Parts: sequence; C-alpha cells; structure tokens
Amino acid sequence: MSVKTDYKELEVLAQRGRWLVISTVAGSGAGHVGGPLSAMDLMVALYFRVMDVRPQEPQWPERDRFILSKGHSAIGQYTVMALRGYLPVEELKTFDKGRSRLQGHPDVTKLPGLETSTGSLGQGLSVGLGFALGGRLRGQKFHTFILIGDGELQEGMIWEALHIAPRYKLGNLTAILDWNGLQQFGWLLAPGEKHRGDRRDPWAGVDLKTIFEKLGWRVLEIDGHDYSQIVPALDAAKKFGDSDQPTIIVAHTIKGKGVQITEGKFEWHSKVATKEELYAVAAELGVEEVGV
Ligand SMILES: Cc1ncc(C[n+]2csc(CCOP(=O)(O)OP(=O)(O)O)c2C)c(N)n1
Ligand SMILES: [Mg+2]
Repeated sequence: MSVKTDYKELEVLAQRGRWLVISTVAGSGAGHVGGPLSAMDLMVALYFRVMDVRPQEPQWPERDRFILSKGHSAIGQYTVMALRGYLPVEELKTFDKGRSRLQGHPDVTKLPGLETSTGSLGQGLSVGLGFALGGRLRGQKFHTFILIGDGELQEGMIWEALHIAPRYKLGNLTAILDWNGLQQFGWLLAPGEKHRGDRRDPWAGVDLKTIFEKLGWRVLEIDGHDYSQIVPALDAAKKFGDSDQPTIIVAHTIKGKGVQITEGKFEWHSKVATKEELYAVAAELGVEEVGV
C-alpha cells in the first residue's frame, strides 16, 4: 500500500511517458496515441505506487497482476514498464518492428512482465478473473488489475465476466474502466452524411455505476487524471483483496490527455505525429532532445 501523498513524482513520470508514447509512435510510423495517453496516469499509479512487482524478477509468483485488456494501448504500457525498469527506455525504439519484444499489441510470448496477450478487445477481464480465482484457490495473496476501455465495454465477453466475478466473490479482482467517451471514430455525423456505422458514445447518459453495483461490484468513481483520487482508489481496491466483493473503478478520462493537439480528438486514436507536430509537443511538454 502506498503511503506517500506527494504525487509530483508521478506527474513528472506521466509527462515523460506521454512524450515517449507520441515520439515512439512517430518513430515507428504506426501505433496508437489517444488510448495510451488516456490510460497513462492510471498505469503510472499502478506500476509506481500500487502494485507489488519486481521488474528484475517479472515471474515472481506473488507479484500483482496487470492486464491491459484494451491492448491497442500497448505503447503506453511498454513506456511505463520501461520507466519502471522492466526494459531499457532505448528499446522503445523497436516498437512494432518484426523481431521486437514490443509488438503493436501485447504479446506474452515476447516480453517478460506481460501476463497475457491482448488486442482482440473484450477478453482481458475474463482472463484476469481466472487469475484471481486461481490465486484464491492456491491461497496466494496477489491482486489482479484489469484495464478496460469504454468502447471495449460493449464486448459481450466483458459482461459475462462482470456477471460472474461477484458470484465467485473475487475481492482480489479489480477492473478499471477508462471511460473517455471515445473509441476509434468520432461522434454521430450530420444527417445524410456518409459514415461507417453509428458513432455516438454508447454509454452517454447510461448510469454504469448503478448497473455495476446491481451486478454486485463495489464501485469507486474517480477522475482518472487526478493522482489524489487515483492512488487512494487503487490502494483501497487492493485493501479489499480479502473481501468477498470485486471492485470496479470507474475512471473518467480524456482521450489523448496531456497533449494539446491530441486531447479529446478521436482522430488521434491511431495517428502518427508529423515532425512539426512533434516539435510542438516537445515544446509543450518541455522536452529538450527531440531526436527526430
Ligand atoms: C474484438 C475487436 N474489435 C475491434 C477492434 C478494433 N479496435 C481497436 S481499438 C478500438 C476502439 C476501442 O475503444 P475504447 O475501448 O474506448 O479504447 P480507447 O478509447 O481507450 O482507445 C477498436 C474498435 C479490436 N481491437 N478488437
Ligand atoms: Mg474509449
């Protein structure tokens, strides 16, 4: 459990992480930006304050487990893992290359420290439920955290896990919903305009908190970019590990958070920054070495 209440260090790490995400994607020529920036503060808090992990011993049996179920945000997880010491920051440059350990979506066969492969949305919560159940049956004390997207929440398999986890009484399981109100595409277009399907936020006006509570989850609602809310909520969820109720943290977030040109813009779901954009972002984030 975290005891420090000064979050400046986490903010600095997240700012560096945001730069590494956008510059790495620019360097490799492909990847996602909006989702990783949306989840950056949540992942920094998990890896640096909340989870009990040993970066030098990634298979340590008692480690807390983290699954990035919204696997397209992989570069965000790799970045935070690199800053935490699982891999050299320099290795981020190999992102999405053929032989790299850092595939475009997390590949458990490549990088020690990942718990499962993700990218096909909807599966992580069920896998994590299995970890939590297995841990409990073996008398292990680790906690399992699963990060899911709000678009991903539309997947049927997520709802199967949401239904069953409270019945298994898995207090050692915590789901975190990265609720940024955006997915791959934007808002509903004007009438008559051509588009690929209905782009409205499917959860707008839906009382998810009550739905989760009725299903049997303990619900904590936070601003997913405010460490003074994130860290205590994650700590509390972990403390409930011995209880008989799983926790879901509903984190209100902003897609592309922390960089002016990307904040709240669905177009940055998976867009590569131009050189000019990178220089502007570097100036905004106070980065001296751009290296492009
Ligand atoms: C099963 C499946 N369907 C579709 C996709 C393509 N896809 C990748 S990201 C994405 C949008 C996800 O939105 P959300 O979960 O809200 O993530 P975030 O906003 O955090 O990027 C989609 C549809 C996928 N990866 N897997
Ligand atoms: Mg989203």
